[in-house]
Amino acid sequence: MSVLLIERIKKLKAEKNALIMAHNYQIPEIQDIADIVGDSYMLAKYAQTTDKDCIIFCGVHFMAESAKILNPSKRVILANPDAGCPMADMVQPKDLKAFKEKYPGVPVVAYVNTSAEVKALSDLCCTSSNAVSLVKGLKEEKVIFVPDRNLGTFVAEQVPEKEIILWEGFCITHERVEAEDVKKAVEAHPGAKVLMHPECNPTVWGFADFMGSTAQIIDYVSNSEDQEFIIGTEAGILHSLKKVAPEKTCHLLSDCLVCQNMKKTTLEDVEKALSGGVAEILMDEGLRLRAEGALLRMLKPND
Ligand code: CIZ
Ligand code: SF4
Repeated sequence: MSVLLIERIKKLKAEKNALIMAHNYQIPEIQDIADIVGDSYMLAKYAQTTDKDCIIFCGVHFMAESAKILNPSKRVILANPDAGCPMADMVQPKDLKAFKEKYPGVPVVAYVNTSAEVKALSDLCCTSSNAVSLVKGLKEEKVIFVPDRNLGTFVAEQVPEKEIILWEGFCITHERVEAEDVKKAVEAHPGAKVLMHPECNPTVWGFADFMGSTAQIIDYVSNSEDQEFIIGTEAGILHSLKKVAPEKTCHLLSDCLVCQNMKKTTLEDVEKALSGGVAEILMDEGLRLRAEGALLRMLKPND
């Protein structure tokens, strides 16, 4: 069944001249049929330059929206339109507008895990791969960082010369990791290096040998002399790690590291999206242009 479905997807993809993009947190079957698998930074960069007519996005809503903002002439379809990001919903445009009024002249740095409306109110976007370097590069000494208070705290630690004004948002998946989970994982796998995403709560960072984004964790495992790792980010990354470093052993830090939204997309959804059964992402051009500025500054920070 699945073999036939995969064949149909391949045929439709060629007919529609479509590109299938998948985030590292997607289920293995989706990662395997995707043309490109990556973190939100890599996917945004790729979406900007593809010459295909249509992008089928397997991820969550803000990612497909970013692809549309960056490449508006393409049809962009989120394979499962119900897949959202609860963290992105934790910053609403009207609340951010009111917050900005309290801090006139202070730039807003928005994690890409935000809606187009929030990006449009922000000066600069970042991902977890580049948040530290982008904030460091700003000339202002004070910065508002939305919505992830954990990544914002990480930036504040790495860029102590600046004052980071935090927002009370967080990832409901990474936030679940507790000290007990890390202790148990370390006991079960003594000697394994602990690699952790900064979306985890700061109370567990002390257990990490390395803190980094999904892409940085994948690079670390690929390039390390070590053989065994405890991975403190969403479960889907294990499949990506198996592909890039099949000889290494990677354990998920805790079974709680599963993002229900990232797991919504199925092969059936991809087939439906390619067959015209899922509405494409549409956006008001004024909003798109305002949101594009912050994303472009992330992608080309020196321009
Ligand atoms: O938690 C997420 O949604 C992440 C880490 C996205 C990304 O690739 O930066
Ligand atoms: Fe949002 Fe967290 Fe899921 Fe990423 S892992 S999409 S931040 S809820």
